[in-house]
Parts: sequence; C-alpha cells; structure tokens
Amino acid sequence: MCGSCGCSPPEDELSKVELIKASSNLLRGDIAGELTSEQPQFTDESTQLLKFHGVYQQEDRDRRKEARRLGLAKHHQMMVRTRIPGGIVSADAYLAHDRIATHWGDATMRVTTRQDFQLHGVLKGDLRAAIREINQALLTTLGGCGDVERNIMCCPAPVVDGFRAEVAHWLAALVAELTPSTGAYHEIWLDGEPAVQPVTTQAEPLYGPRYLPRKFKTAIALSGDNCVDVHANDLGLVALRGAGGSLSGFAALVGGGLGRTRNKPDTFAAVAQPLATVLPHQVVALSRAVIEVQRDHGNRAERRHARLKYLIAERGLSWFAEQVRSRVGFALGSPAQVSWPRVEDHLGWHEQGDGRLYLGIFVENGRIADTATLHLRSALREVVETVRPQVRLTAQQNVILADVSREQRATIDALLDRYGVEHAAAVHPVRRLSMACPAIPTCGLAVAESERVLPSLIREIETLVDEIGLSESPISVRMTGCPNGCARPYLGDVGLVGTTLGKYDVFLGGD
Ligand code: SRM
Ligand code: SF4
Repeated sequence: MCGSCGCSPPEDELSKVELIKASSNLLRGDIAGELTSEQPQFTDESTQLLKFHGVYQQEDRDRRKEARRLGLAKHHQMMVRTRIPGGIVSADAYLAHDRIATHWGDATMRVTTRQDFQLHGVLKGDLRAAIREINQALLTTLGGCGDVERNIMCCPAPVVDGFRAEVAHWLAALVAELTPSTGAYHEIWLDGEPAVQPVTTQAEPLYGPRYLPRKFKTAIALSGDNCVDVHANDLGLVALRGAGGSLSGFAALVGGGLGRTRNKPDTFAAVAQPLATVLPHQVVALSRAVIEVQRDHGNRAERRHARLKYLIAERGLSWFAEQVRSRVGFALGSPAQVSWPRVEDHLGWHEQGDGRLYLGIFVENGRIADTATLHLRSALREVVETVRPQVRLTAQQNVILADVSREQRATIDALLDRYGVEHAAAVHPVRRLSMACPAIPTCGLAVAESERVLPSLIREIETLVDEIGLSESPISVRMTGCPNGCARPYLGDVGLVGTTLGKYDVFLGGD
C-alpha cells in the first residue's frame, strides 16, 4: 500500500501472488489445462489459484526422506476443503464426504476449527470427481481457501427459537453477498469443459480482479456463547438479544487474526476490537464495507503484513471506522463491549426446543477415522445412514447430530456404544476442550508435530490435572505445529506452539 494515500502500490512492488491473481482471468489461469496433463502436480501459479477453489497442493512429508534417498519425486497429493457456513451438513452431504474419503482420499475426514470438512490425500487425477461429488451434495469448495471471505462461522447448536432463526437468516444473506461470483469454478469443476476462450464477461463486483490482499475471516457468535472464538476473526459479529429475546442487532469487532512468524516481532496475534453496533438489516452492508476498506487499503506488497489487523494497527481504529462509515451511508451505533460467562462446547444430549434432541459427539482433534482403538468413522456413518440426522460441525472440531426424535435416541446410543464411542460426559474435561492442527505429515508449513502427539500428551496432562485437584476445571490446551495458530493456541488457557521438531513455545492464560 502507498503510505500516504492508501492506493495500490506500483506493479513492480506488488507481491507475486497479486500478479498471479490479476492475470488469472478471475481465477481460471491454466487450471483446466493442467488437469488434463499426466503430471501428478500443478505448477506454482495454478497452486496459488487452486486455493480459491478450496484445494491445497500438499506432499506426504512422511515419505519425503525415503523419496529423497531413492531419488524419487515428492509424493504430491491434494487437500480439499469444503466451505460449510455455520457448519451445517445434510445427511447426504456427510455421506458424500465419507464416500470421497474412501474412494479418493486417505480414508479420514477432518472437522476443521472453522466448521469445514477437509479431505486429505486426494490425487490430482481424482480431484474433479471429488469436487463434483461435493457439489452434487449441494456444498461447495469455492472460497474454502484463498484471498476471499472464508467460511463464515456461526454457533452450530441446533436450538430452535426465533433469535437463532433470525441469525441464520443473516448468515445466509452474508454468504450470498460475500461469495466470489467468478464462473471459473463452474467451468473447471462442474461442466468439465475447460475455458477454451478466456471469458471476460463475468465480473467480481465486490472483489475485483485482484481479489483481497489476503484471506478474510468472519464469525458470528451469539451473545453469551462464544463457541466460535469470535475474537480470532478479521470481522467478528456478536448477535445481540433484545427485549423479548429477539435479535436486536450485531456488535461488530474488527482486526482479529492469530498468524505470526517466530522472531519477527512486526508480525503478531491480535484479538478483534469493538468497532460499532448495527441493526440486523445493516449487517450485510457493514460487512461489505469492512471488506471493501481492506480490499482498497490492505497491503498488497508484503503478504506477511496483508491481514486487516495490520491495516488497523497502522492507520488506527478511528480512521478505519470513518472509512467504513463513509461507505455504508448510515450512522454506526456505539461499539459494544462483549463478555463471555463460560466456554460452550455443545457436547452431550440436549433438548432442541421443538420436542426433538441433539447430540454433540467429541471427535479428538477433528479427525473422523477408523483406528485400531476406535471405529469412529464407521460409527458415524452407520448412525447417519440409519437415523439421517442433520450434522453440524463445531468450531472445536466436534460433530453434532441434530433433529433427533426421542425414539431415535436409544438407537443412536446403542450404535455408538457398539463401536465404543465415548459419551461426552465420560471424556475428561481437559480432553474435551483440547484441539490440535493437522501439522505433519500433510501441512507444508509445519515445523513440529501436533495432531499426532497431542493425544498422548493430553492423557498425561489429564493425570496431572487430576492429581492437583482441577479435574472439573474447563482448561483448554491447544497445540499447533507452527506459529500460524490454526488451532487458535493463543486463545486457549494453554497454547503449545511448535518452533522446531520436538520443541514448543508455551503460552498461558488466553481467554
Ligand atoms: Fe490455518 C495455513 C490448516 C484454521 C491461520 N492452515 C494453513 C494451511 C492451509 C497450510 C498452508 O497454507 O499450506 C493448513 C493446512 C494443513 C493441513 O494439512 O490440512 C491450515 N487452518 C487449518 C485448519 C485445517 C486447522 C484445523 O486444525 O482445523 C483450519 C481450517 C479452517 C477452515 O476450515 O477454513 C485452520 N488457520 C486457521 C485459524 C483458526 C481460525 O481461523 O479460527 C487460523 C488463525 C486465525 C487467523 O487466520 O489469523 C489459521 N492458517 C493460518 C495461517 C496464518 C495466517 C496469517 O495471517 O498469518 C496460515 C498461513 C498463511 O495463510 O500463510 C494458515
Ligand atoms: Fe500447519 Fe501451522 Fe496451521 Fe498447524 S498451525 S496447520 S502447522 S500452518
């Protein structure tokens, strides 16, 4: 960004990714052409563009050493992330992901910390089939990653009341407004026809040809229930209850983000700060304006400083608020301070409020798999096939089965017992709240283990916590394989952040 006026820097100062986006013809690039080649991997340029389509090119890092020794190429594989607003998945869509994991993935599904599904280990040649199947189940991977609005999170508890129905309405409105509108996704993955001629008729009215300077994240928390970790987002919205329990408005918080680089103090984790309060019908315009300010003024030269938090740190919150106000054309209400009485995880059996029930099931570190000790994937598949509940993914990497009748409760309990799936009440409170990112072997940025080591470590911590008499305390331990903060370690009571293989920085007292 130009220091004085905030305009875009000259071409020669733009980051490489900016140039790739700008010349991609709205995210087409040559993805379609490369899909038809025999090569097991995409070029660097397509790898960048694929992120916007929900696809990360990765490598099986466990096989790296052996491949090097044998002089073989890297074992390339793709991670596919389905964008799931509010974490709501139909029974059909759940089963579609389960099938993809079997046919084309690594036989696991992963619930992410932003309520999405990730499928790992998909080979390039199977990518189109996998994405088509996700779309046939009425979900999309478009915008799962990339410099756009990411999955919009929302409290997934399926409680039936007017307040939540209103929040769901505005969530859907935000998703409709902020989803990229390029036709590239359809052409490449769904019609199967590569874009022979560059198509320039379609436009991106919100994003423009360069999209945003960096990823942009939004979450909606409900007053009193911050299960989504709203403060970690570029834009956090807190739905406020008015008289009679209806939705009175949203408190907007801006500039949250956790990524940092070790030994680079000019990069930092930040919690979102109160910006304004708006009426329900103003929330879409407000969100759009916040994104537009970041689009026009965010740093496009240095990706490490391109998130909204750096723009706000540099220009100040009052400058930012004034920019937003001038775009929305209505007065912004005073910022509201928000506070959270306790940590919600929505696990166990609960009444929905309409005579039906929901069950929150603990999924250790989000990994739905069949292992030697637990057949969780088979258990959930059989439950979903038999009872056909709606499935909801939580921001703590767990699963909720919704819309269950009283008669079906016994069937579900029996099935889960048969597969040895623990009831939430039997899971140690420390384990219930623990989270780990995938790290090695799939994440290319990991410098230490996370998901593979937390299970044994957390059991040691459980023993320790019992010994010192804190068994009932909701202590959250969150681990990541690098300082990027994907399991939000800086917001947990204990954050373990990998710095190199076998070494972790320990953060205490996040809230
Ligand atoms: Fe993340 C990059 C996994 C939530 C901050 N994140 C990555 C990548 C894609 C690695 C890469 O760029 O090559 C990881 C893929 C690993 C793998 O093998 O699957 C990855 N992030 C994840 C997930 C799957 C972790 C999980 O345990 O569930 C989460 C997917 C969420 C989703 O569905 O969209 C995930 N990532 C987060 C969060 C938490 C959140 O958003 O609430 C953060 C911190 C909040 C934030 O954004 O600041 C987060 N991920 C990052 C960053 C640092 C961003 C920054 O501003 O510096 C990166 C690296 C980057 O973007 O350059 C990153
Ligand atoms: Fe990878 Fe680091 Fe995110 Fe873990 S925190 S998934 S190691 S980028």
